[in-house]
Amino acid sequence: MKLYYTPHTCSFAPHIVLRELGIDAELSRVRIGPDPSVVADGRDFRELGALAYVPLLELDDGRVLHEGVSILQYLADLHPDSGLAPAHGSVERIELNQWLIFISSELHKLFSPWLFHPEYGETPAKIARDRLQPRLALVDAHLAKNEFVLGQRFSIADAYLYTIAGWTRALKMDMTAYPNLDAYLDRIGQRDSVRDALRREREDARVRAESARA
Ligand SMILES: N[C@@H](CCC(=O)N[C@@H](CS)C(=O)NCC(=O)O)C(=O)O
Repeated sequence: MKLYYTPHTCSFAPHIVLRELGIDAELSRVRIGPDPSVVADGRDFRELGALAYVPLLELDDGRVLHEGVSILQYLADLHPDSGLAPAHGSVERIELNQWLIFISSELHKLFSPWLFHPEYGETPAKIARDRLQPRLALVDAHLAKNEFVLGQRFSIADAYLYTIAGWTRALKMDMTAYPNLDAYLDRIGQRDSVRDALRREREDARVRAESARA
């Protein structure tokens, strides 16, 4: 299995889940944005699928999965006993889906043009700042009563929320109005899976830099 990723992006969510499950997937670092990269094995990233965005997950039979929320669920369903996703057909699974869709459409896609497409100027930042406020407040109110997105147990929705809401820190947003979300980011950031995924991405960068110098 191979995860195509870019540091500091949404591909960190499936990377956390791989670490939660102890799956040693190969990492392939790609460049996104206006000038997406050619991947190390000589293939053009754009030919791999979707719209040259991460995450992409290549399976051992060569199939390539795209769309983060599908990849997260694929990984969780490989190990149903992990508890990272409730059983299919349960109301809890629908609740998980509600949150995954909310994070994807109401948070992720507000942040991403602001973060990754500076060529669009100030407009995406203005729209995002305005529209994110009520959405982050909703998340904050939920986390006032729940340790994790689904209540008492870490799930793939936490890997995704942590990754996307973590951009508030990269953007140095004022979190005074969202104390529960702020504490949640600290809490999830302490998990072994999160620290290990970060360490592996840094190590991958170090090895690449060294081989580029050699
Ligand atoms: N619909 C895709 C979107 C993924 C996405 O937006 N990825 C961003 C990084 S967080 C990206 O690669 N953007 C490249 C671009 O917009 O050109 C998903 O949910 O997986």
